Amino acid sequence: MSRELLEKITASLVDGDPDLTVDLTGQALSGGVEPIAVLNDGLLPGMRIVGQKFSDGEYFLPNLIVAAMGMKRAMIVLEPELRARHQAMKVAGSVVIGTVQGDIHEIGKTLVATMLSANGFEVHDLGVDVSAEQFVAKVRETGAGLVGLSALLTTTMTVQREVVRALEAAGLRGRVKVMVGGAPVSEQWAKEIGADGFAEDAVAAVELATRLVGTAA
Ligand code: B1M
Repeated sequence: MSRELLEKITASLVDGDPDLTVDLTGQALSGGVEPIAVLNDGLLPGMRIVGQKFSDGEYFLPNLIVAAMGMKRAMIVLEPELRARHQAMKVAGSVVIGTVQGDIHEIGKTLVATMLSANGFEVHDLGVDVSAEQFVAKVRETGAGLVGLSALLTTTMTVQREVVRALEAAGLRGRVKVMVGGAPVSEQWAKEIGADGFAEDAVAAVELATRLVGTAA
C-alpha cells in the first residue's frame, strides 16, 4: 500500500501535477509512512526522472519548473515532520548555507539545510544566488564554524572556489570549515578548491557537518 502511494508521488512529479503531489504526500504521512521514506522513495526519484528526461530532450524548462513547484510544496508539508523526529537534539554547531552566485537551484540546498536543522544545527540559510561577499559577511556576523556551498551547474561550481578564496582573504579560513555539494560537485573537486569536504546528499551532509564541526571543536 505505502509502496504504491510512494510510486504515485513519484509519478505525480514526473507528470507535473503539483496539487496531486501535495495531496499524496499528506496522505502518505497521515497513513503512517515515515517522512524520510516519502522523501527518499517518493519525491527524490521523481526529481531524478524529470532531470533525466530534461537531459534526454524529452522534457523542457516548463516541465522542470512545474516539477520543482510540486517538490517545494510537498517539502512544506514534509519539513515539520522531518524536524519533529529530532526535536530533542541540542545545538550541534552553527552553519551558514546557500546556493552560490549565478545559481538559483534551491531544492537540494534547502533539503540539506532542513536536515542539518533537524539534526540540531543552527542554520543560517542565505537562499540562492549568494555572492562570496555575502557568505563572508554572514560568517563574520554569526561566528559560524561551517559554511555550506551548493552549486547545481557546471558553470557555477567555480564560484565555490571563489568563496573559499574570499574566506581566506578575509582571514576567516582558519576558523571556518567549508562543505560543498550539488549534482556536478565531487570529492575530487572539493580537494581541488581547498574545501574541507564534499557530501553527495542531505544525509551525507549531516554526517560530514558533524565530523567537521567535531574536528573544529
Ligand atoms: Co536546472 N539544471 N537549470 N532548473 N535543474 C539541472 C541542475 C540540470 C542537471 C538538468 C539537466 O540538464 N539534466 C542542468 C545542469 C547542467 C549542468 O550544468 N551540468 C540544469 C540547467 C541546464 C538549468 C538551466 C541553465 C536551464 C535553462 O535555463 N536553460 C537553468 C539555470 C538557472 C540558474 O540557476 N541560473 C535551470 C533552471 C532550473 C529551474 C529554475 C527550472 C529549476 C530549479 C527550481 C528551484 O530550485 N526552485 C530546475 C530544476 C528543478 C533542475 C533539476 C531537474 C532538479 C534539481 C533538483 O531540485 N533536484 C536538475 C536535474 C537534476 O539534478 N537531476 C536541473 C532535487 C534535489 C533534491 O537534488 O539539487 O541535486 P539536488 O540536491 C541534492 C544533492 O546534490 C546534494 O544534496 C541534495 C539532496 O540530496 N546537495 C548538497 C545539494 N546541495 C548540497 C550542498 C551540500 C551538500 C550536499 O553542502 C553544502
